[in-house]
Amino acid sequence: MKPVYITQFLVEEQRAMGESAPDLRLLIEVVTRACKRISIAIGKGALGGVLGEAGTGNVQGEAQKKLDVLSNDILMEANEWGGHLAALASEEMEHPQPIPEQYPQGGYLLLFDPLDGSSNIDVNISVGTIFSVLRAPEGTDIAHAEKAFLQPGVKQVAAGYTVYGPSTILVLTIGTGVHQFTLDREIGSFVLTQRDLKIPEQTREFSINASNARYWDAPVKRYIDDCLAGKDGPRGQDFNMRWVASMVADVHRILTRGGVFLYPIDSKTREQGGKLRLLYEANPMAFIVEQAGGAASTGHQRILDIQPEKLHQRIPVILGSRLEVETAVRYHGQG
Ligand code: P6P
Repeated sequence: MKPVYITQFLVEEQRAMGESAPDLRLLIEVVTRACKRISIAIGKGALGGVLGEAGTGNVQGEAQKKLDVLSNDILMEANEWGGHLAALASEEMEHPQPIPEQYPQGGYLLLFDPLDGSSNIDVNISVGTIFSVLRAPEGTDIAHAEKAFLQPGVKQVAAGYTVYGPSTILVLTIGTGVHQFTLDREIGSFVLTQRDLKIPEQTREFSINASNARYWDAPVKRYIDDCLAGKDGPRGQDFNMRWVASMVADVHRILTRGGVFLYPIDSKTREQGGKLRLLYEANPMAFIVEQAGGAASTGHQRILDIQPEKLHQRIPVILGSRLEVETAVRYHGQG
């Protein structure tokens, strides 16, 4: 069967939507081209001289890996000249970056975590790029660009991630379901390999960093204890556990075979509001998961409904198989 490359997919998907937003198509193509360059840099490993620490820190107070900085630079350079963006924001940069004056401004805002899970890069475990696309409010005043980004997740027009694993896979939604593209390295293009992914509604697999158990609030503790009690416990079935410590890898597994991912707020992260970032981790993943028939909650509210207050705001995250997320939320409701 003739391969469908991402450009053809986008043209046909937008035609079916009765839309032809060429700037959105260009934005997504530019981001996927940047992800190809990141995939090549990662694939070189020690041979590329890009492993290890950069010797700098980011706004999160985290030590940056050389590949964090390189991936961020690749995404910045790729997106500045196209005329499709008004500004962009990254986990690696404290403030939003306006498009340089020599280039035209466009109607979209791009947010990204250029290399999520980068603590895994030096031990050769899958990492990924996460991105989210918003419309720039009319007359976006770049001097106050941060305010333009503070839109609830329901306003996203596109979201995606690229997981750099045994194969490089892009997962994308533009609001018409979730679709998967695999990088054909011989021709350097993303090829449609699965249309309209759906997350199984039920699961027997949870994903959480169990080393934080002593910091968890009571509802999380009860929920995980009941999963661990297995078929003789309240859940009446045995559960498996997986934790890659790379959100993109954990979410991709869940998208593929079901599961529930939890990064709850706990006594260690309460002051910061949680661990994961709302605008460029939780929101894009929540959009993707919901488009695939799953659910995404803080434990108390739908993630996509949250009105952001700060660019690097953190929140608790429970996402994945719809019925299991609803069960975990019920535990929260019981206090
Ligand atoms: P921990 C990676 O740093 C990340 O932001 C997510 O990709 C991942 O799910 C989480 O943090 C891992 O956190 O506490 O297990 O290192």
